[in-house]
Formats: sequence, structure tokens, C-alpha cells
Amino acid sequence: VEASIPEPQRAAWKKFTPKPFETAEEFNAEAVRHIETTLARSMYNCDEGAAYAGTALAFRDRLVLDWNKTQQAQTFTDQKRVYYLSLEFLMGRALDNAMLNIGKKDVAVKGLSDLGFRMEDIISQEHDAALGNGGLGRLAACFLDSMASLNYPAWGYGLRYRYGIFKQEIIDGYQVEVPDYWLDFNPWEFARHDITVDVQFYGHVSKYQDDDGKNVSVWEGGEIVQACAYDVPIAGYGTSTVNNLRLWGSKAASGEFDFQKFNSGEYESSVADQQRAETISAVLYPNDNLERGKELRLKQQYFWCAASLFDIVRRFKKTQRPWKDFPNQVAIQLNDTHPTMAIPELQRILIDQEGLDWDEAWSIVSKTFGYTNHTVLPEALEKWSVPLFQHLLPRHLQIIYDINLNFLQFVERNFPKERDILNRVSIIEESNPKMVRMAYLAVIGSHKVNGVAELHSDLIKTTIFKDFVKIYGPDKFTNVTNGITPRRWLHQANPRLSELIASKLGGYDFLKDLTLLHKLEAYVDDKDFRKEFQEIKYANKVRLAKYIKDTLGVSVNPSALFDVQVKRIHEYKRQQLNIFGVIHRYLAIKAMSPEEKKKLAPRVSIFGGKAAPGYWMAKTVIHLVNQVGKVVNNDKDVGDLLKVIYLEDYNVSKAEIICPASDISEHISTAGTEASGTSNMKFVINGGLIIGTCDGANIEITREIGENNIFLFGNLAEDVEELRHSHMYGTYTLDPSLAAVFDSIQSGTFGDAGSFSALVNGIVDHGDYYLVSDDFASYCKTQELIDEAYRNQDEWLTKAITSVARMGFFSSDRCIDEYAEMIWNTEPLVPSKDE
Ligand code: Z2T
Repeated sequence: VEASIPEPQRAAWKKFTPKPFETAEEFNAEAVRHIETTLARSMYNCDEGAAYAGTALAFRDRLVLDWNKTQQAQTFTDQKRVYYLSLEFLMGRALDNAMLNIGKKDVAVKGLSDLGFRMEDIISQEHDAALGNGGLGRLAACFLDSMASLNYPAWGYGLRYRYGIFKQEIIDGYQVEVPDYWLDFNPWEFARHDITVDVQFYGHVSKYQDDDGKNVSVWEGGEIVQACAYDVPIAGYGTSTVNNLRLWGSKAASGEFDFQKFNSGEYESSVADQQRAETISAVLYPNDNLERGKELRLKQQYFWCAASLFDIVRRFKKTQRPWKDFPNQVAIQLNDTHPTMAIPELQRILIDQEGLDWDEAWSIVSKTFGYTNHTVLPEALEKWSVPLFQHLLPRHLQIIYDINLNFLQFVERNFPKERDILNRVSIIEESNPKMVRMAYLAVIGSHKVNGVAELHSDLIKTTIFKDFVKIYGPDKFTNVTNGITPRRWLHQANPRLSELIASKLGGYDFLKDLTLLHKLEAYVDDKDFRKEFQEIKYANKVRLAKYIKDTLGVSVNPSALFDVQVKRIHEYKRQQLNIFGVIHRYLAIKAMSPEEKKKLAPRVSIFGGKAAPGYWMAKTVIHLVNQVGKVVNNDKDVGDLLKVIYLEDYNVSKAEIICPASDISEHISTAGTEASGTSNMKFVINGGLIIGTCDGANIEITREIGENNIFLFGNLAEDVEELRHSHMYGTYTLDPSLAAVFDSIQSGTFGDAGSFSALVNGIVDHGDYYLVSDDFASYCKTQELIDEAYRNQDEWLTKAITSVARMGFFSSDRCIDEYAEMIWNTEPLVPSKDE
């Protein structure tokens, strides 16, 4: 309050409130001013990078004015806020998104062209903000977009990694990782040097009795690391709401600690302390669906949770409400188990610092949190060793033991006859060393738990959380099927398609209510519409073909069927099934007569995606795809009929070029392993068809678009367990055409056979855990159906248009409304039109 301008002086202030630009001229005035002053450059050294910076700063100014107002209004009305805690926010580029959300892109296009620049060139200057691995991180980014667009008072909390996900180079067919230092120039963040939180690690716990004879625990000693806030404005589409994404950077705590060392001549060791502290927020762990139990990762998690909770509690305390109001004012969503430390941290704040009793505190805690699970893969479920925990966070370990004790007593009272259940549901796994099971802690500390697609939400109830359904009843568990923001994934990535849709639907309302797309079905037989739709797909393929030519030097025919699989490389996602299918096709082409060849639709198989640096099998798959490409692309017998492309460094901005350019995309995980998948949605909404297994959101996509419009194949989730069992104990015969593929690999067709033996042996000798052989025949058969379907371009087009029209369900706006209604109990705060 002391910081605010006194009433009598406010008129003077208001007179100088900056006016946002409206015209191309006014935009240029701002951009040029920024280039000349903020950047200290002139027209004699204004390259595209400088023009990007000037454009970004001009738009940033507009954003900041609305941001200030939004935050002010949210504080003033003091409604319930949502806090989305995620270790990953895979934002991609911000400029185009900002221009489209604000609605002034046309003005900037005109202005920049007056200065001699083309908008595409300027947009492509921006470095992706790649603070995430894949689906989980991109989902968080789509959710931020939707929460702002729907006017929910919501903040994201994350870590400000100095290095995002590594950049991938393909050298001699192998993945090479290059560090992604992205902060050289980032106009989208604001360092809040005044907003810091001290975070404690290590030390020990002492017990005292206070004056009332109450036991108090005090966490003492250890070391302090400082969290510094960096804020990123998150603009909504077609609204003035601008929410906040707060990212924490780590620094050595300033003050006596440092100072003492400095004065006693330990300058070097104080520099070392500084560097050790900064290490906490230095790098994003590059694993998707894998947890390796590293101490630094636990440090990251606690650092970020402690800083965020302190900040949230500080904001709540300013309202001077009683503690029991906390869950009515604050909803915290845990994006997977990574932020689970927020649960014992809030309990610790309430009992150790605010003096609440355990039960009162726990009732507040367990009403505040919701937990979203994103995987059932056992290797991705987080467990921390108790000794590590004890060392790093001794007080939190005690609190977790107490949470566990209370929980187990509750279970024992309710299930007195069941001996095993206590062992099964205990937060502490009685292994050597003992482990803290974070998913169980998240379930116990939250009021709702959700999966991310119907099948996945059913699976968590029958597998990993089965006992908890029995204990709490089924209502604690729910489903929110994932979605994507149509702003980035349709309007921004595919402006021509968006424009075509708008021309038929009478405007862009569908970008805020995606179910309006259903009206497109009326145009499925409209000649002009069909022609334009088809031309747009072709133009997008031409753009991708040019990109492939420019980056890889390979010419691909834009009339060929573009078959795309881009996602993290993982055995469960089965890129190996795809490349074995490609080899099968190659062998078939080699054996074809000229007549047969004439009937075959030319294909371009496009792969892209990063392997975790330590994931050797995934790297082998990348190598195989590249080796196959080398052979196939240079085989005169094949010509245009088949090309195999590996796109380097797949990321968000590349996805924006790739998704609109596919005819078929592949979503072919072993049934029951892909929790949802979200790129499937991005491809279909851009007029591509998909080949997929009955897994994750594929099932609901089928329900929505109709089974005639999707190519499904393979075994069902319910049969996976038995099939795996039969591999190990039954008689197992390798699919014969897969055997032929393996023969060609082993005879050295694609280079040294030894390089790929682990890949082959995993299937032939080691149980084929991901059921590649079981699904191979069905996969190849379905690929033939696709060849046939593609020959009938008219029918293909009908399928594509119908599918787009039926994708309304998959907007992340729908997800956010469901979370708000079922889990957060929050309402939008619609901004007022006036000042
Ligand atoms: C991730 O991207 C996903 C799940 C994880 O579980 C971790 C990461 Cl980094 C811990 C993905 C799922 O694999 C995918 O099916 C889902 O669509 C996505 O999260 C968003 O829910």
C-alpha cells in the first residue's frame, strides 16, 4: 500500500499512461524507437534480429499495459486463483502468438514491409522457449493460453532453466546434443529483482516445547539458496486478460553467509557457492516418461515448490482472511508428481510457521491440491530414496512419515481384515533403501486425481491407484481428456485454413468455441470449399518440401503421401514399428514389376523427435531411420515411390510447419501405454488423417470423427498383459514379414548389422515387451488400406474435411472449463471495458 501513488497525484499519472499503437505508422514509431533507443541500433545496422527485437518490444509494451490492469483487477476482486505448478512449460515462440492474440498482426505486417522486412523472416528470428520435453510441457503451455483466453485468474509457476531441452543435431546419422542457451535476448521476461524467496536445504530438526507446552519442530542449519522471480506475460486471445507465468531462477543467498566468507578471505569458495546455487535452475532434465532419482532433480523440485508456496501464501496473507478460507481462495494443480513436495511444504508452513494444529492444517492442504497423472509407465513413477530425502529435506521427511501414519491408521480402521493393503498403499516402500512413493503422496494430499484421456483415467483406477479407489471411493478419481489451443495449432500454424473456415462460419468465433467447427460439415460437398481446402493442404506440403530441401538437400514430391511421425523417441511410442514398416515397403517395391509400381502412391516417410541423451535404444532407432533413408533415398529402383526423411531438432516451431503438412500421421503406441497424446489432435485439426492404435485420446478422436475417418489397427489394451505373458512362457512365432525385415537388416542392407542387433534382439529374444511383432501384420495391412484410400482423392478429402468439422471437443478451452468446474471451483473474471 505504501508503494501506491497518493490519490491527489493520480490524475497526473493517468495523463501519462502510454497509449497503445493502433496503426501501421504508430507501430513503426514504437518499433523504430525501441531499435534506436532500447537496442542502441540505427538504420545502418538494423538486421532481421534487430527488427524482430523492435517488433517484440513494441508488442510487449501493449501486453504489459493489459497485464498490469489484469493483475490489478485480480488482486482487487480477490477471487479464487488457480496456480498451475509445472516443471515444464514448452512455450515455443511468443511473437506471432502475441500479435494474433492482441489482434494487431496486420498492422505490424504493413509497418515492417514499409521498413523493408517480411513478417515470416522476422518471426523466425525468435528462439523457441523450450522449457519442456514433450506432451506434458506443451499441455501446460496450451493450458496457460486457454486460462487467459477464458479469463480465469490463473498463474503458472515453473523454473527458469538457463538451458532448455537440448538442440538435436544429426551427424552421420547419429543424434548429437547441443546445449540450448536461450536467454541471450528474451524480451518476454521481466526480472523481479525485488521478489525473492530464501529456500533452505539440508540441516537438521530440533524439537522444543513452546510456552503452552506444545511440541514445535524447528528446521535449522544447512544452506540457503535464493529464488528470484522472472515473470512472463500470458495474453489471452481476443480479451484483455493477461495472466502471469512466474519462473524461479536460483542464486546464492546474499547477506551474511557470503559476506563472512568474503571477509575471511574465502573468495574462491564463495564463488563456488554461487555457482552451486545457480546450478539448481541451470538445466531441464531431458527425459520424457523416465525418472532417474538424481539429487539435483529433487533439489529443483523442492526449490521451485518452496518458492511458489511461499509466494502463494504471502499473497493470501495480504488479504487478512482466516486460514480456513485458503482452499476457497487458492487452487493448486500439480502437473504430474514433480511438484508433490508442495504438499508437505504447505503442511510445514501451516504447522511449523503459522502454528495451526496438524488436523486443521491437513484439512486445508488436502482441499487445496489437485493432481494430474500423465503416465502409467512404471519407470516414470517418481520414487526418492529415504536416505537422500533425510539428508536434503529432514523436516519434510518427518512430515511425510506423519502423513503416512495418519493415512495408514485411517486405512486400518476401514479395512481391518486386510493385511496386505497397508504395505501396498504405504507412501514408504519397504525396499532397500526405502523409497518415498511420490504418486501415493500426491493422491493422499489431493482432493481430486485425474488422468488425461478416458482409457488412461480408467487404467489408473484399475492399476496403479486401484487400492486408493477402494479406500477413497471412485469419486476422487476423474478424467479430463487433453486438448490443444486452436489459436496456435490452427490459426497461427495454418492461417489459410483458419481463414477458409472463418469465411464459411462468418468470422473467427470458432477460435473461442471450437465446437462451432461442426458447421463445416455443411460444406463437405461444396466444390469451391473442397478445392480450396485441398489447395491449402498442398501449399502446406510444398512449404514442408522446401524446408526439407533447404535443410537436408533431399527433394521430395509434394504430391506424394506425406506420412509423419514426430514425437519424442521412445520404445513405447514404437517408431521402430514405423521404420520396420518402411523397410517392409522398400523390400516390396524392390520386388515390384513396373506395372505394380505405377499403381503405388508415392510416399514420403517423415520422422522427427529427440531421444533422451542416455536412452541408448532410442538413439539406435534414430540411427536406423537415418541409415534406411540413406539407402532408400539413393536407390534408383525406388525413385519417387519412397523417401525417408529424418527432420533434425523437432520442436514447437517446427511442429507448426509439420502438422499442417501431413496426409497421415502415426500415433502407434502399444495399447495402454500412451496416456493421451496431443499431437494426434494437432494433425487432425489441420486436415490430416491418422493411423493409430486404440490408445489414449485416439479412442476419443475416433468417437468424435467416426471410425471411417481413422485408420486403427493392432491389439487392444485389455489383451496386452496376456500377450506379453505368452511371449515369455508360451510359444512365440515372429511375424514372417517382420522376420524378412530383420533378415535384410542383419544382412547389412542398412550398414553394419551389429549396430541394430539390440533392436532386433529385443523383439526376437527378449520378450518383445512393446508387442511390435504382434501388431506388425495389422500395421502393414492398414498401411496398404491407406495406399488404396489415398488413390481416391475425393473420398480422402471428404474424410479430412469431416474430421476437421468434428474436432471441436479437443480444444484446451474445454479442458480448462472442465478443470474449473470439477476440480478448481473457480470462475472467470471478465475484464471491464473501461479503464
Ligand atoms: C510427458 O510428456 C508425458 C507424460 C509424462 O509422465 C511425462 C512427460 Cl515428460 C510422467 C506425456 C504423455 O506421455 C502423453 O501421452 C500425454 O499426452 C502428455 O504427457 C500430456 O498429458
